[in-house]
Amino acid sequence: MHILIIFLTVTLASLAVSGSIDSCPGYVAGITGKSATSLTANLTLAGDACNVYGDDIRDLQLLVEYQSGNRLHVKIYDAAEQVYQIPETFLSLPSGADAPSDFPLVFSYVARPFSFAIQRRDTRETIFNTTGTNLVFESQYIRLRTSLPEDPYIYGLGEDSDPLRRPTQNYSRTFWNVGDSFLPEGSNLYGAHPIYIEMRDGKAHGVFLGNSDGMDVKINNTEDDGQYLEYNAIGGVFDMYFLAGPTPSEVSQQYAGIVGLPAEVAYWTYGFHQCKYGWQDAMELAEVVLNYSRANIPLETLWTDIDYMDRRRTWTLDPERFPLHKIQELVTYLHDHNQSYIMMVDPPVSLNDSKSYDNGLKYDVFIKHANGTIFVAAMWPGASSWVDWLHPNAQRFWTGEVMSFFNPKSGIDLDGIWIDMNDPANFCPYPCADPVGWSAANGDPPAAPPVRTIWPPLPGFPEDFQPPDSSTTVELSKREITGNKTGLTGRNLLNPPYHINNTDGPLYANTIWPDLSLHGGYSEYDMHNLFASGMITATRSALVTRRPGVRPFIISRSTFAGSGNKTGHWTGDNASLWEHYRISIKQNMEFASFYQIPTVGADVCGFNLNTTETLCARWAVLGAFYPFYRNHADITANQQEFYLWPVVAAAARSAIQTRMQLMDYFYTEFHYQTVDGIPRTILPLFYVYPLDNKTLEISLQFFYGQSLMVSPVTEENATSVTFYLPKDTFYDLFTGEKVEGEGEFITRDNVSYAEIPVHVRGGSIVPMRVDGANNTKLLRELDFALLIAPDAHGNATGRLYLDDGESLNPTETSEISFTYSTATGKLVIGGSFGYTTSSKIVGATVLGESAGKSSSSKERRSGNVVKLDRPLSEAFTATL
Ligand code: MIG
Repeated sequence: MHILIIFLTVTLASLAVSGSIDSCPGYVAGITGKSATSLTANLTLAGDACNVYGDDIRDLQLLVEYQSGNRLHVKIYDAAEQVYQIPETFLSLPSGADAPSDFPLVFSYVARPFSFAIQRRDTRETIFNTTGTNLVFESQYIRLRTSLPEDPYIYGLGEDSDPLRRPTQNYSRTFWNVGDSFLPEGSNLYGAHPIYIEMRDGKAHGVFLGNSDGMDVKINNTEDDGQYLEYNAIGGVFDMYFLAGPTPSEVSQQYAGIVGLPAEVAYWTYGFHQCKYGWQDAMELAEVVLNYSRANIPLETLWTDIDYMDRRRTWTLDPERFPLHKIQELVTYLHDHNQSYIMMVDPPVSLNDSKSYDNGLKYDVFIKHANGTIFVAAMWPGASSWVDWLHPNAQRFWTGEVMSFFNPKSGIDLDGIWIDMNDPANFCPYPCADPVGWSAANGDPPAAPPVRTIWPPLPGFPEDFQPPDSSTTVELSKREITGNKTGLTGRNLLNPPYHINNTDGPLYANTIWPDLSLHGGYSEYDMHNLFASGMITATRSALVTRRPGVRPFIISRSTFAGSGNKTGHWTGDNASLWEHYRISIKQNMEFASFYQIPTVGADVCGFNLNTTETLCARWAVLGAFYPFYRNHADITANQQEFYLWPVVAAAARSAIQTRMQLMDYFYTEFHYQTVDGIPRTILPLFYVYPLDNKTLEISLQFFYGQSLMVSPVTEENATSVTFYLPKDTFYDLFTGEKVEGEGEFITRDNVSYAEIPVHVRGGSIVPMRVDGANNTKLLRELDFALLIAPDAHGNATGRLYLDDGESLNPTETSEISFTYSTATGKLVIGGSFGYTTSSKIVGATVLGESAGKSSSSKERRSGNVVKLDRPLSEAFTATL
C-alpha cells in the first residue's frame, strides 16, 4: 500500500514536469539579415518539443524594424506563415524599417535560448526584457514574458472595470469580448485593447500586441520569478510594437500611428442625448421630446432602442407601436427643431424576417459551420444567423439594408447608428441544435408591451400622435512565403487546451461558436474579438454611402484596437450605483486616452437598477464632461429623464449650459486629436503632469483637453470633494478665482448639485460661446468670449478650430491661434480664417487681474473683462 502511493506520487510528479510549460526548450536565433534599422533571424526550437497546449512550432521567424514615429516593431511568427494573423482589411499594422538614425530604443538579443531586450538609448533603462523565461510558440498557445521593476505603474489592457493603475500581483486581464451586464470586476468585458502604457520615473513607454486571439495578460510578482508581465494567447503571433514616448501623450500619439487616428464626429454629436430601453411607442418618444423642451433642458438627440423593432427583428418596425409614418413624422419634427435621431441596429439577422434573411442568403454572407451549412443560433428575435464580415458581399448586403431601412424618403431618415450585441452575443447555449424550439421555450422574442390607448396630448406633433378624446396627458531576407496566415488546421477550436480566464467560462458561452468558418479560410476562434470591427467598418461605410461627404456617427458596444478610427463607444451596462459613477471616470480616460476612442461616454444616471435623484443630478453634471453625453436606462429600471426631478433638472440645465459654452473648446481639442493623435478629450492627470508621481493613481479627477481640470464630487450625500491640485497656476472656471496649486490635496466644500469644480490651467486661453442655446445649431450662431488664464510668467495661448461641423472633408476651415502676455497686455489673434461665420469675438477676460468678484451671473468671473468686437475673419492684435 505504502509503496503504491509513493509510486503514484512519483509518476504524477514526472508527468507534471514533462507536461509543464516551464520545460519548454525555447528557441535558438540565427541571424539572416541585418541593417542599421532592421534585423531578421530564424528561430528554431532549441530542444525536444514540450507540446503542452498543442504542438510546438519548430521554425519561427524574427523580424525587428525601427520605424518612424518612434516605434520599434518586433514580430515573431511561424516560418510557414500558416498561423493566423489579423487580416489587413481589419487592421493594417505598419511594416517596414524607416527610422532616423538616432532611434530612441535599442533592440538586443541573446541567441540561445533566444530572448530579447529593449532599452532606451539615452538612459539605458531596460523597458522590456524576456530573459529568463523561454518563448513558447505552440499551435494553440503562445507565451512571452517580460520582467519589470517592482511595483510597476501599468495602465491599459482593457476593456474592464478594474483600477486605472493595474494591480501588480496575481492580476490577469483577459481578452475575449463578452456582453456581461453590471461591469463585473476582474472580468473581460465588451472590447479588447492589448496595449499597455508604463510610467517609469516620469517617462512613459507603450507596448502593443497586435493579436486578436483570446488571451490572458498576467501581471505578477513571485519569489521565484520576480515582477513580470506575461502574454498567454491561444493563437496568433507576436506582432509587437514598442512605443518610445517619452511622455504619455507621445505614447498615445505613437499608438495612433499604428492603429489609426480617431474619426472626427459632427458638432451636433456633442449635444445632450436621451435614450431609454423600454419606451413603449412613438407617442412616448414625442412626450420625452416635449417634456425636455417644456423643462427648458436642451435635448439635442433622441435615441430609440430595440423597442421599435417588430418582435425584436433588426430592419423591421413594430407596426402598431412604432409605425413608419409616425417615426417619419417624429424625425421630421426633430429635424425641424434642429434635433437629431439615432436608432439601434443589432447584428443577428432573424430567420423570421424573410426580407433581410433572403437578402443575406442571396449574397451568401452568413457565417457557416465547417461543413458549409449556415450557422443558426438565437438572439432577441429568436433563431438568427450572423454576417461574416470577411465575405466579399458583406458590405453590399449591409449597405443595402441600411440604404433601404434608413432611406430618407421611404424609410427612416436617422442621423447615426447605435450598434449593440456585437461582442457578439448569442443566447442559445451550445450546441443549440434547435434554435427555433429553444427560442420558443425561452420567450424570445419577449412579448411586446400592450398597445397604449391613453397618453397625454402632444401639442406640436401631428394629428396621429394625439390621444383619443377620452385620454388625459528592413533588408529582409528573401524567403518563400507559403502560408496564407489564416490559421493552422487541426486545432481544437471549441475547447482549446489552454483555458483563458474567460469570465463566462468556455469560449462558446454566450457567443457564437469559435469553430465556425469564416470566408477565406479563417475561423471565428481567431477573429471573435474582431466581430465588432467588421460590423463597425460595414456600418460606417454604409452611412457614408447614405449621406456622402457627411461624417458618420456610430456608437458601438464592442471594440478592438483601432476601432476609434471609425466609431465611438459607450461603456455598456453599468448600474445606477455610485461605484459605477466613479468607475465611469477611469473607463472614459482609458478609452479616450489609451485606446484612441475619444468619442466615449457612460450611461448617465446608470443603466441597470433605479437611479436616485442625487446620483442622477451629480451624473448629469459629470456626464456633461464626457465626450459623448447620453442618459440611458434599462427596460427594468424606472425612467430617469432629467426633467423628472427638480434637482436633476436644475443640475442638467446648468451643466448643459456650461458644456455648450465650452463646446468649441471640446470640438477644437477633439479635432486636433484626429489630426495628430495626442489625446485631448478625457485625460488622466498624469498625461498633463507626467513628472508628478502623485498623479499616477488619480482616477476620480481628469483633464478635459490640456486646459480644464475636472474634480467631481464622487460620494453619495457629499457636498464636498477632496481633490489634487498639481503644482501649477489654476483659476476656477466659474468664479475666476486664482488658486496656486501646491501639489497637495485640497477640499472644496458646499458643492451644490448643479456644480462641479473645474479649474482652468494657467497658460491657457479657452474660447467660450457667450451663452448656451436650445441646440447646437443655434449655439453655432452665438459669439465668442475668450477666457485668458495666464501662467506664472503671465503668458497664455489657445486655439479655435472652426468648420461647418459636419463635412467629412471640410474645404473651409479656420485654425485660429490666441496669444496673450501680461507684460505687453497684448492679445494677438492669428492663424487661418477660411471658414465664414458671423460669430465674433466680443470679449476677453484676463483672469486674476482685477480684484473683487462680480456676483452677476453674466460676469461671474473675476478678472479684467474687456469688450471687443472683432469678426473671426482676420488676424488682429488688441491691447487689453
Ligand atoms: O440584452 O437593446 O448594452 O444599452 O439598452 C440587452 C437593449 C441588450 C444591451 C445594451 C443596452 C441596451 C439593451 N442591450
